[in-house]
Amino acid sequence: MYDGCVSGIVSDVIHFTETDSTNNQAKCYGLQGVSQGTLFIADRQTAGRGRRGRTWISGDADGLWMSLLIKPDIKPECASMLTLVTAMAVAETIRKVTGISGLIKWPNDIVIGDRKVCGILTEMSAKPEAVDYIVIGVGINVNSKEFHESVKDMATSLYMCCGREVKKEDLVKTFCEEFTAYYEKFVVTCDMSELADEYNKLLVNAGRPVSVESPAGKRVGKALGIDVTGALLVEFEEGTVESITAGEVSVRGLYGYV
Ligand code: BT5
Repeated sequence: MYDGCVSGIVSDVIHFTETDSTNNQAKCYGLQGVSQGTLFIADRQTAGRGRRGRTWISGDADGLWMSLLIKPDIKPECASMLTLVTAMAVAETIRKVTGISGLIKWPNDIVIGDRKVCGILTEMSAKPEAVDYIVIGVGINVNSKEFHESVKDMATSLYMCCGREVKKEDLVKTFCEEFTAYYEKFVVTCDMSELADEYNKLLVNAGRPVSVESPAGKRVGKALGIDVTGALLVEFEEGTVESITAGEVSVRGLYGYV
């Protein structure tokens, strides 16, 4: 179904009618030494995962649930930037296929208006000095017409935004092209120096009040943009600017957060 869609760094597709999670499948194949560039796509996931053990609702075939396995020659600490690279590729894919301009909520969501249309989950197997493989999971709500109670106030789909069904094959084909183009820029420097300006133009957080939640507590500041390491620069009320690398960042006005 998707075989004719691959190009660039993506060389093969393994398609499942149903699986637990395409990230789990990609990790299993990664352990068995499958080659770089395999894209795992499922019509339905029975245990779709978000970050930190959260659930990704993906039990029906209205979405595109896929995971790309790559084996880049980068340091493990650079891997998280691939989430940002992928977010750029997804935003551009959505724009090219539907004409809709999605924006990125740092680090891993694509939003249209104030709702989430896509989430990205990057996982890695690595030794201290080298990456074995990286799995980049992408979930896009494509033709969903309604959502589960738990996300109905924060989620949207491409169908809901453009009023027509979107072909998943078109998204896969364009994603392979766009991911390859952004990835090739990224691997030149293994940081965001080639991509940060473009990323910051797509950043929904930019210039907006954000709440940064970490184990140390919750603080409010203004997001300025990312730096070359992919960290989010936030100016806090006392005037200091800090680079945020982890923790939850909420954006005022998004997903009902006020
Ligand atoms: C994410 O986590 O957004 C990463 C989602 C990655 C999903 C893909 S699908 C293919 C691959 N296989 C997997 O098992 N996963 C990847 P996070 O930032 O933690 O956001 C999770 C939160 O998003 C949940 O707690 C809900 O609030 C919300 N959510 C869950 N399902 C959603 C959906 N279908 N649409 C929009 N929001 C959703």
